[in-house]
Amino acid sequence: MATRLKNLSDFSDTAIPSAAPYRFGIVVSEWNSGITNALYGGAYQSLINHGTLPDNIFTYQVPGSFELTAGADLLLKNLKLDAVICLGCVIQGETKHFDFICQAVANGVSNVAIKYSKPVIFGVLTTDNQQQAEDRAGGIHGNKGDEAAVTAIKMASLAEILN
Ligand code: DLZ
Repeated sequence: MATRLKNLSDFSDTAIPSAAPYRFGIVVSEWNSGITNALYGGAYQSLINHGTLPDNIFTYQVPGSFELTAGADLLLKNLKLDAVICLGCVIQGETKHFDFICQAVANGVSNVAIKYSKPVIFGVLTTDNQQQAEDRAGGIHGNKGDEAAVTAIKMASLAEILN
């Protein structure tokens, strides 16, 4: 459970709250599907490991990372959720597409979070190449889907006490 800090000495790495009371949306992009499927596996398993019931995880696919914002918006508008996790992978190419997509999805995700006063988590890899993405989707740098799920649980707990 998230708690208010009352003294300077209260600051510390917090324990991960139980995810049992919460309902999570996951929006996952089909672009770079080998990577995004691994992120999804990490996020899903992390939610389950922290107590989420499978029936309380609502996963939908969108074509690309650019569509994650609209997907999160649709989920929050139509389902009763405590947080949404957006999972995608944008790999630098030869054109400016990378910059436009990364900017759009980062801004979009934060705008949706503010619109609904609900956590919307940015679980999008933005990498120079395929290897960097693999390293962060279950490779040497862990699984960022797992980290996104932990962030969602902590923020759902904070929203529960403040909303
Ligand atoms: C078009 C495109 C390109 C070039 N690269 C990626 C990428 O690396 N990762 C990703 O998730 N999506 C990519 N897309 C697709 C866009 O996100 C979007 O689906 C299309 O521009 C249609 O709106």
